[in-house]
Amino acid sequence: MIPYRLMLAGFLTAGATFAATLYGPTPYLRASDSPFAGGVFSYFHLEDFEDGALNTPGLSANAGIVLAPGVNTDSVDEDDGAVDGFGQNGHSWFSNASTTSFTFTFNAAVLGNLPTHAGLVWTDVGATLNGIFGLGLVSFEAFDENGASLGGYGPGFHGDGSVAGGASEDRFFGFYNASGISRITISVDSADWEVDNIQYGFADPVPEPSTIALASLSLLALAARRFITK
Ligand SMILES: [Ca+2]
Ligand SMILES: [Ca+2]
Ligand SMILES: [Ca+2]
Ligand SMILES: [Ca+2]
Repeated sequence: MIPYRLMLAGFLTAGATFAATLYGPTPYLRASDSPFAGGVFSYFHLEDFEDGALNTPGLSANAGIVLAPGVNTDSVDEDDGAVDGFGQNGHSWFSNASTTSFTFTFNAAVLGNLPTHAGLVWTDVGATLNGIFGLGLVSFEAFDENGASLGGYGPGFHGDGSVAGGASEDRFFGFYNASGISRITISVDSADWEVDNIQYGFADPVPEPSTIALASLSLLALAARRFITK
């Protein structure tokens, strides 16, 4: 039998992960594939670039340009109106041979609150430094309200070995942090790559079910101790 103190320590550790949580990489063909879909937010913005511009409120990028529909474009699948395994008819955000890393920064003054949830979709890579065309080493990282790293993912290999607009390799990366996210960064060992569906929202932090469970467990532990020492 596990002593209840150790059990409690285990629950405390598990509970702590709810304060900051990495989401992904997960497949993504449409906005409803986001782990944030269906959440209750004070605001939620989705930049899909289909209007030809990065212009959702309080969002800026260190580098990149919008790619219009064409043979070099790899948008999120649904953005062109059809989930058909093909993204060349949508718009994406492209490195344009200028950067191996995108940083998307959120403006608290514009938004009112920094987002508690932020993510994006990695959609494509061409030539890479690892030498394998169409297969890049991808890393993702998020930063809290003070600019400190919350951790992240990778590097891990992603890609389908092609730049023909395929959607099966597209992956969502995101983070939740109760006290806010100031920026997210995604990097790949290439200067020929794309992302799409930058998304961010603010949800008023509410007691997690895990916190309530933890409080109940603490009471149980106290009760157990009383019982033992009786
Ligand atoms: Ca836009
Ligand atoms: Ca499509
Ligand atoms: Ca798009
Ligand atoms: Ca793709």
